Amino acid sequence: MTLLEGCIGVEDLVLLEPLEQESLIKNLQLRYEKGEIYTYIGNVLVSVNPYQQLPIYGPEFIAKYCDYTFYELKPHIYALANVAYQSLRDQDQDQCILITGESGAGKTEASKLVMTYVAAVCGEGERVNSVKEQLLQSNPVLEAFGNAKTIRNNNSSRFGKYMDVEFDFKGSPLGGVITNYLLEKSRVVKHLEGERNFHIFYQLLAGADPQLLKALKLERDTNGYAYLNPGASRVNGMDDTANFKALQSAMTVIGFSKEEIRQVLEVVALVLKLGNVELADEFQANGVPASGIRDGKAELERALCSRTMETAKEKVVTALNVVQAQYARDALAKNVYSRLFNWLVNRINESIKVGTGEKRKVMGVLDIYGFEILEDNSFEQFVINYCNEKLQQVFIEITLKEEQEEYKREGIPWVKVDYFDNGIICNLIEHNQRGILAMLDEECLRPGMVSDSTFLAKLNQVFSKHDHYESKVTQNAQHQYDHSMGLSCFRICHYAGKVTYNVNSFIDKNNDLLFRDLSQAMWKAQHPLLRSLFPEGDPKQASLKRPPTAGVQFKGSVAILMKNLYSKRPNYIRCIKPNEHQQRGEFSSELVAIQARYLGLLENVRVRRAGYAYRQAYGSFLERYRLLSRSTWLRWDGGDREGVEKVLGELSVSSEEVAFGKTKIFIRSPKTLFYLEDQRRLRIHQLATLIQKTYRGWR
Ligand code: AD9
Ligand code: MG
Repeated sequence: MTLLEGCIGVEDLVLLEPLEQESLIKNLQLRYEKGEIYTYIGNVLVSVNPYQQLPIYGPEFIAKYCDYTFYELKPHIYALANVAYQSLRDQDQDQCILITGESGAGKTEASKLVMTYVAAVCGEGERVNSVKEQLLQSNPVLEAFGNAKTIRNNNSSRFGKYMDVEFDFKGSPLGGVITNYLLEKSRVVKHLEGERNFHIFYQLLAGADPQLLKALKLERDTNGYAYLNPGASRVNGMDDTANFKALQSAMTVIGFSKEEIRQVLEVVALVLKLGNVELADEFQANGVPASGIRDGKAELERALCSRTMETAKEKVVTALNVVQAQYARDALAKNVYSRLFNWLVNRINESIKVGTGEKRKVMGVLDIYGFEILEDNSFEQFVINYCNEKLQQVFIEITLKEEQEEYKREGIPWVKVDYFDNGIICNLIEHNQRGILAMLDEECLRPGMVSDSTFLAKLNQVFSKHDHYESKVTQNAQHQYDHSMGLSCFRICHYAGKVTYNVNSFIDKNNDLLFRDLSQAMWKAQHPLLRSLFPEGDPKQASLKRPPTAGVQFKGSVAILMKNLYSKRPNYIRCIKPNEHQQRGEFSSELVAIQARYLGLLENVRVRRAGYAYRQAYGSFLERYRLLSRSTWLRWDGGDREGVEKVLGELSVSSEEVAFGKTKIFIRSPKTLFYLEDQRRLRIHQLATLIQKTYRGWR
């Protein structure tokens, strides 16, 4: 491998000298401009979105990378996938591949490249191929229902995804399990100008044949639907009609029956039509404002326009005004859609699940939203950033542990590394009694007048002295007074930076309650799929037990994820978006610098080169530098380690700079490595000149 090809920067940021944010960004830029989108930090892969199809993928490249070890070829996502798969197959080590980065950075594309690579190298045969096909086809289905065009990414995943692929002892795939996190369901009823709703709505309207449209009572024109923004129905380079065909065929491959597909589409159509339910002002006999459906369906009207409050003794039915009824309608649409999405994930899992009893090896792939700081940060950003805080914690712990273990294996004394331990921030959010999430729950369950502001007041009181918590009220001598923070906000100093959250609707989003009248109406709808989505609507099932809050659910799934990750060997892919315009060839240093901070890249390099920036097996090291010593350059019959000692001794490399491990040589600073490289280049030049002269002499 070429370690340092001057003009394209270092292939491994561990070799960066000097190690600063600026040189790190410059190095990425230099490489990006030469079409080198991949760079390592040890075994972590940094990937900068090229926004163009590069000729570095496909069967030929897969074949190449599967024959070489990690550092022998240029940095590549296939090299990472290869290491992960081979360690899984040959060393029986469960793996996970963690892909993070902000919206549009290339996470989903990266996860597909990994999956395609693994599918290409993990065995053949009819059964194996059919499993592979099912696993790969889960993508178009989840993308149709879970992805949408946003301002940042035409195909933005609006949910987090973790997929375990399970293999038998030979390394052939058996099946898998998908876990989804937090679908952005608010998109169903509202999205920014220039954005779209989930792809499926447009795919259905564009791709359904006339009979299907008629049967679903839909019009082809997207402008007829209140839940679809006018004027943004098409996405450049995206063929909704073709994708609808692909979706149906993917669902068939996975094992959905015709009837199931039909029912799914009926539920999608229902959501579209809910948006068009017009609610009008009406007045009750007593003159109190109420609402009604213009061309009313009795059951739905009753459910949308009134609310039944049940107490131990009696039932009270109150009428809702138009605004309340619209709120109920939108809540229902969001609920139907997100439950449909969960149902799809479960249904896919049913098809790809592996029978119990078989011993298996597992490779998990995590494609999850990165750290987010928007202009207006709400509950969603709060939980997303919490998840990233946890991922950072796992990352630092595991990287440090791996380093320590390598030093131990090699018999080298461990050097203590200073790093920022973000446990304190995780605790601030997740502590069982005194964490922000627990306090939010407490507020949601407390009887009496609760509101977002009573919640905030409580936080301000409890965390007034916390180093990582700020708000307008707690700002004191410690914190600089900041006029930009509103009264309804609190701020958390995350590992990646400060984020100001607005508490408005925290309570509502955490409660995530659907009025029972609505569940019951859905259950009564006599539609098998719809009914199964609302089991609590069954009057016989009706219990007064509250479902767990959104915060509790999310915290629970993050905990399961963390447990899962700790039990596997992690492989990291850090994705970076080079510009805001989805443009090839454009590299904005400022934008990349922010992401490098959120991804903790500098910290990563520092931790990774804890004591020694570079290490290499004696054999490969000697191979590269043997020409630098008189004793070894022509012929060397001794051991590899002794050979390396000869080379370093002759070049007078200080003993402070190196450590001899059991199988590897460790070099403390990149400068020493550069020195070796320079010497090597010089030597090659001398040799070439010598050969030329000799050759001329012969003529
Ligand atoms: V989001 O958080 O889901 O909004 P991602 O998943 O990080 O985001 P995605 O993988 O969807 O981003 O990539 C965005 C777009 O960048 C893709 O649609 C491609 O057009 C483009 N892209 C990303 N990676 C590559 C690549 N390796 N080669 C070519 C790429 N194009
Ligand atoms: Mg994505």
